[in-house]
Amino acid sequence: AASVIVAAGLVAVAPAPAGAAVSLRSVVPAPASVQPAAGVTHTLAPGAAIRTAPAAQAQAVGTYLAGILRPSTGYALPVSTTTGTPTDGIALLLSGADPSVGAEGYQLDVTASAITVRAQTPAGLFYGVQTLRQLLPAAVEARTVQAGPWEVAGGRIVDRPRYGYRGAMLDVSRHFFGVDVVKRYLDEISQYKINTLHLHLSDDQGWRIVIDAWPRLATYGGSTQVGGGPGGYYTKAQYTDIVAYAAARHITIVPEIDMPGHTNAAQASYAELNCDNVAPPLYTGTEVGFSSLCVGKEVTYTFVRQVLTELAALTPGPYLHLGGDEAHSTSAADYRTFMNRVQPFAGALGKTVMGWHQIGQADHTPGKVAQFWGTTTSDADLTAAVSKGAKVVMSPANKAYLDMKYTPETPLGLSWAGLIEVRTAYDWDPATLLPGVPASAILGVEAPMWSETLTRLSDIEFMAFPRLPALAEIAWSPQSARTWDDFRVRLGAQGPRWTAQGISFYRSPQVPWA
Ligand code: TNX
Repeated sequence: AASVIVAAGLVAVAPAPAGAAVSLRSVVPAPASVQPAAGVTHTLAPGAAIRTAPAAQAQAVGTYLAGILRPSTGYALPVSTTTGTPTDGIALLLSGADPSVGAEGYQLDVTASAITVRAQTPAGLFYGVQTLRQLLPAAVEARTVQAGPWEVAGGRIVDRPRYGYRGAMLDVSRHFFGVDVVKRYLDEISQYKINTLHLHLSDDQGWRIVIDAWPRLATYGGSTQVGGGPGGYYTKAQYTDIVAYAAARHITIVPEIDMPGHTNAAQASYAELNCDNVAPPLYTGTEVGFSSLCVGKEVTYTFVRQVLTELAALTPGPYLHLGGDEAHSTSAADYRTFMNRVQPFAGALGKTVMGWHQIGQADHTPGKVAQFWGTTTSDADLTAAVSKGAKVVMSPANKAYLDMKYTPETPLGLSWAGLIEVRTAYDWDPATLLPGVPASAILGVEAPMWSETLTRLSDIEFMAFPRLPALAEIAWSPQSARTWDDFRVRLGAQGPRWTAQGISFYRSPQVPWA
């Protein structure tokens, strides 16, 4: 195993001994199919080139790969395009992949002479590159030159995702996290083939995105957070920067504006959003369920329509997440009235409605996605949503919530949905967890990170690692290709990579850390 020396913030990872290339099977998430070639090893040559298909997005994946490999190898790794099949170096090609890879999969071939990733799309190439990265020694993740050799085990991987929606969520409302933190989290989750980041942009404690028609939402509603700190918000340019940074990692941003509850920050900013025309004070506690937009007032719908219009214009992805959870201060009748009125705004803007599973109380809209966050194995609102035609994203709080404590001793996090050690996060099947929901209704899996107790990047990392990779494997790998006993060993091998990347993580005693 590689040894790690941490001194004065610099990380040096000792080289793995020659001839000890990472096993072709030691990848998270587990690939659909792996065929090692016994005795074959590729050693990256100092003069190796990266050649890509001519498409701009394929070149971009090549440049991204070079950005990972250059600092630690010290190699030049020039990136150029090709219309052929290179016989040396690294090639990223948009032809010749096994057809089973589909729209997001890839085929990786490692021979003594060349490393070749083939896919049908740039996204597939990107995921192939994430796999290749894990097959190189952990020291490749360091940002200073490390000793090689840079060996990769020979063989073929043919891989494709189980689910099309593989998500993470970050609550930037309870505590605000700036653009740099979001970008860093995007870097971290993209390694595990996550393709969606849901941003919880509004809640009782803060409004985090500029809306020109309602400027006080950000300037006043965004001026604090849990505990009373300064809060913050994204300008439109900053949000656009996040969207672009995510897109470069083949990640779609799903913005959430929570309604009709979780709206104190908006109601504090504008008196007219309250039924009594009195703006409440800003809120810095952690209670839920006390706020509601005024369902009977016309201005409420003008507000929602204008907010969603500006948000849709900034968001290339297909979804607008309307929240809809814990509206405990809204009557059931008002909830339906409100949701049935605002859901069509999304459709009119060319977007699809997503909501927490309570949104099943409202009428169906085309393509609707209900996000299950319950802790039981049946839920009337979710069943209603599915029976009307909704698809489901699975975020069962007692398995997928990254803000739950690992053990009673975990210094951060909550425990209302239970304690979630790594095995608990890993050992479930989205297709069978809810007997009343057919497997065909499941769109994918999302790992939410609520931030009542989290104030900095290292807090986010400590809660996400190692559970986020566990949930990513559930979302990507075939159920038949994954077992806990195998996963825990592959996961343990990720530890030195996180150390080299400076990721703070929980050293779960359930995992044999390398
Ligand atoms: C429940 S999950 C909430 C959030 C909290 C979270 C804390 C959901 C849709 N609502 O408001 O932040 O629990 O774990």
